[in-house]
Amino acid sequence: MQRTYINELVPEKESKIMGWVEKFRDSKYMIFLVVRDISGKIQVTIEKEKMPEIVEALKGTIANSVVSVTGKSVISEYVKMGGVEFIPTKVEVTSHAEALPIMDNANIDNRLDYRWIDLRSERNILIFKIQSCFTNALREFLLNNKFIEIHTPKLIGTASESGSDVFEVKYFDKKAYLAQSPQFYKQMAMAAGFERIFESGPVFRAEQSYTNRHATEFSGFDIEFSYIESFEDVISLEEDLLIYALTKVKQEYGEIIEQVFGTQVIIPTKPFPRMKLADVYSEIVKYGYKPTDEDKLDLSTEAEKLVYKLAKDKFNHEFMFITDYPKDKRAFYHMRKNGVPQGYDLIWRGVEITTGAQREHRYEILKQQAEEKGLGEDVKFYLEFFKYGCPPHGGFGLGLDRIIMLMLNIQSIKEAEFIFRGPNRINP
Ligand code: AMO
Repeated sequence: MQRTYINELVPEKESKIMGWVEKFRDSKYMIFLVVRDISGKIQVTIEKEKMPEIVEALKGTIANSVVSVTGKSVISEYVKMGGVEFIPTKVEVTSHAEALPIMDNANIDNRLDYRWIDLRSERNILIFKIQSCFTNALREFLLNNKFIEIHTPKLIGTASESGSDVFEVKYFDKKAYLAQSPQFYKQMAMAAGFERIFESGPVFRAEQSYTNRHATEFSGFDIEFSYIESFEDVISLEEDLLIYALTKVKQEYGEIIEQVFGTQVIIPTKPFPRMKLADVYSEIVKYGYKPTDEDKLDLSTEAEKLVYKLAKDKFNHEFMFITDYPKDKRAFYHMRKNGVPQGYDLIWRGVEITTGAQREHRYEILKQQAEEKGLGEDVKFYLEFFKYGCPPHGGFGLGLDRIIMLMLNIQSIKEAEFIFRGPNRINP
């Protein structure tokens, strides 16, 4: 008999369910199991005297074992769980569990050692259903807007943007690196005439950061498109994209997100507020923050947090685009106008979720900007992309794990990633 999902059971119809034993209670005359699959859970009720074979089959079974149960669901007003119970004719234990090595309330690092068990909880599986809904919506929006999905290599011959935070790997008798961004290849797609592309893939950063929002491997969602007039076109696309995807998540999961994570999915309004970096600093000092002159050249962690407060106080918005960073702090490939990089960071709920820019597509200027930053051989192959005609273009990169963490008000990126990778964590 084919397996039926628990939430699709039809009362009184002979069916087979398969799932985890969430609870196992063995009393004098009765055995009660709560069986859970990805769709829901149901109580399985066994009268011991009537079902000696089932009692035998369940001998030694404890919670977290996996069972296959044939029988039928019946409406029963006495059952607390949804007024339905499952009366079995046959039970098979397809996998016996040992006692779990971690408790629900163990700290996150212990839980990560046994991530597959940690992920079994309804809350944790929900995080990934929501993430899947969100990425699917990003894809849907982009495919509907003439974007092509591409897959760029993650093994690369030279460091992608700057040599500092790349992982080196042995590549036969040579050195290779793990891509810290698809940046160069998404721009290559522009030089190849793809016009509009996106990629969802792993991003590797050899950063020794121990914060709640840094990982050494994370999921990036990168976008690049041609024939823009300025980075305002890039910002505008990002606004539309985020509004679309957050609306989808809210429609499908808004209520349960409020129940389980205690937070609301707020659909932002367009345009999102934007401010120049220097103006941000003039405002946030009013909150009592005392940045050094060096701090003011970039957004410090403290400043990012205050940007959230500022966005709410000044604009009643959760997002803020920050523009006009000094050129020393931005990548060499950002186009500059009057010396000002034509790019931005997007801050949501106090954390940077995106960097974006119009790119410099003019070979000579790009070459000079690379040289200024001391980048030579490493970017030689990349500069070639701009020699044989390349449309004006721009794009941005979203940190998916950070977005999910912020959306669900989760404390650490460790929980938002399926498997977290950090300086001290490479297993399981
Ligand atoms: P950037 O380096 O800002 O830009 O990365 C883009 C976004 O990726 C996320 N992110 C991280 N998430 C988790 N752990 C990390 N260590 C980490 N580092 C970055 C952030 C960030 O905003 N090539 C450019 C993008 C572009 O211009 O298109 C880039 O990589 O959310």
